[in-house]
Amino acid sequence: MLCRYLWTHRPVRYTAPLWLVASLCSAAAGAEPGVTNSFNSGAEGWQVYDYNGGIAGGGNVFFPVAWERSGGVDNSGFIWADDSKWRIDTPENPHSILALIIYQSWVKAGALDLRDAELSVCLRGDKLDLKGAKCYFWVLDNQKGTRWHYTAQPLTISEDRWGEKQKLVLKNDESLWHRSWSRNPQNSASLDEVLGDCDSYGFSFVGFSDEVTGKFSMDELTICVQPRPKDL
Ligand SMILES: [Ca+2]
Repeated sequence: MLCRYLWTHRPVRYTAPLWLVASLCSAAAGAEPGVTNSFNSGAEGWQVYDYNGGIAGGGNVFFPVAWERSGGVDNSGFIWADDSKWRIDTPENPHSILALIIYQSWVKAGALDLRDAELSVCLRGDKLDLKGAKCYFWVLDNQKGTRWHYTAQPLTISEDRWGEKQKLVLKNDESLWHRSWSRNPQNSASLDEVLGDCDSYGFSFVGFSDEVTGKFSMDELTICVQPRPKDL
């Protein structure tokens, strides 16, 4: 049978030399670079979500993250946010704080297929009081209006220093995730649909007793995606 292959959702978001980006994905069989944010020359589109700005029905409010030229991993550039910019998102179940958020449209890129993608990132908290919350990676399909949190793998936030880069595989298994929001609960999207057509993602706090306070920083985010063959 004659098969040809297409790679869908090929993103264009390299901020490091391609040879370096490719080497980051070399450990994954067949994985290829999808997202690489070094934050060495800017915030690369990331923002902070303030839910509605404190006004009922006020609509989405986003603030740019703070970007620092140095002070990140190996004293490179990095981004950060704090509680002056985020607000508890109450339509989420349970309530969440979508502290770091990006839409593919903000960087003029198409949706990503993150099924079984490999993510690595460095997260840091300075005087960050989680109030009992954990930090999760989440994905959104904005067209279908459904968000899933990767609850099986809470992320470690190093306290007052940059720790080891942590890695996780975004397994396409609903038993490992939690569907936290649907625009239309009668027609929620499956995890396979959302991961496969992801146009927004980020890092959240969930499980707090009150609003999380302090400074939350990120550096060296890489997502290696799996090629998706299609029979023609
Ligand atoms: Ca950096």
